[in-house]
Amino acid sequence: MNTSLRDKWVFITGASAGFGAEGALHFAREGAHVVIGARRMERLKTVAAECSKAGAASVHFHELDVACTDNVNTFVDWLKKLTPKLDVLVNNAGGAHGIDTVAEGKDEDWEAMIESNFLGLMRVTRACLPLMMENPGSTIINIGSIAGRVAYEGGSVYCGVKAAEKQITQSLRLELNGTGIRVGTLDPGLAETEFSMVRFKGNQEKSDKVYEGLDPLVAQDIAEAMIWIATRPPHVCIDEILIKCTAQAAVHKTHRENS
Ligand code: NDP
Ligand code: 8X3
Repeated sequence: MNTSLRDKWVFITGASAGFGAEGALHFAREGAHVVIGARRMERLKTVAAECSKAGAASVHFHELDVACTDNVNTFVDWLKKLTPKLDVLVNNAGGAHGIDTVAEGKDEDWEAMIESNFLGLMRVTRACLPLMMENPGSTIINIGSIAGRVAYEGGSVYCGVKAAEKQITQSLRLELNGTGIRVGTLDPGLAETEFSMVRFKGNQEKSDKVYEGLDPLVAQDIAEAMIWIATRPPHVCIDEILIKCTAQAAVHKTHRENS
């Protein structure tokens, strides 16, 4: 039997755009209490309004920068005043910065990727665990990537932090064995969100090229997977899922029309 998300408490990091924003909307449609964080408050406010309209039991948003421990702790202190328990945590905040080779890499890009995708996930999870420990059947969904499974040129640090995400997910599952908390990784392939605009620092032409001639995944595809994972019955843990668009047979093999 599926687990209903009605009146469950769901917290999604990086919910001002892409998978996070769409995920929030999907959990709202299920009647959950939706809590969202990101750095861009205006965007969060818009997502929160959409979640309210979509049928969320309640919606709460607050500034969150997962790259800063104090900021994460402040966020979770605020969250603890809303609810004594959390049913679903989606560690989604992150992304890629640049596509330089190791030889050309920039410290600021490396640091941004490590801070958000890797340390951010650690900080948020550590702060939220007390809200989940007495809550068997609760779910942690870490957003990984196909990039964490197979490396590509220019992806050293991004592929590295997403590979680390997989090891963190597995360590956590071992550490939480016996608590009833499920932990898994949801790994998308090429998906058209703001991801490439961020990676290419606002260069629309370079961003468009990533998705040229193929039908990439869209945020809705990943949001639907989040809902499926979180609605499995408590004895079922979805350890890992890899979702790619049909045109992407593997990291290094994508079929593109007219090319
Ligand atoms: P988007 O750029 O559309 O969304 C990224 C989200 O992360 C934004 O809401 C952004 O919010 C937030 N974010 C980034 N850094 C921080 C931070 N320091 N603190 C808080 N929030 C932050 O990209 P996607 O939706 O595609 O990416 C979501 C996740 O999915 C990422 O972890 C990404 O690595 C992963 N992924 C993406 C794939 C793709 O092809 N699109 C494929 C596989 C995985 P704000 O800027 O407002 O803080
Ligand atoms: C994003 C997918 O292949 O562009 O994680 O790195 S990829």
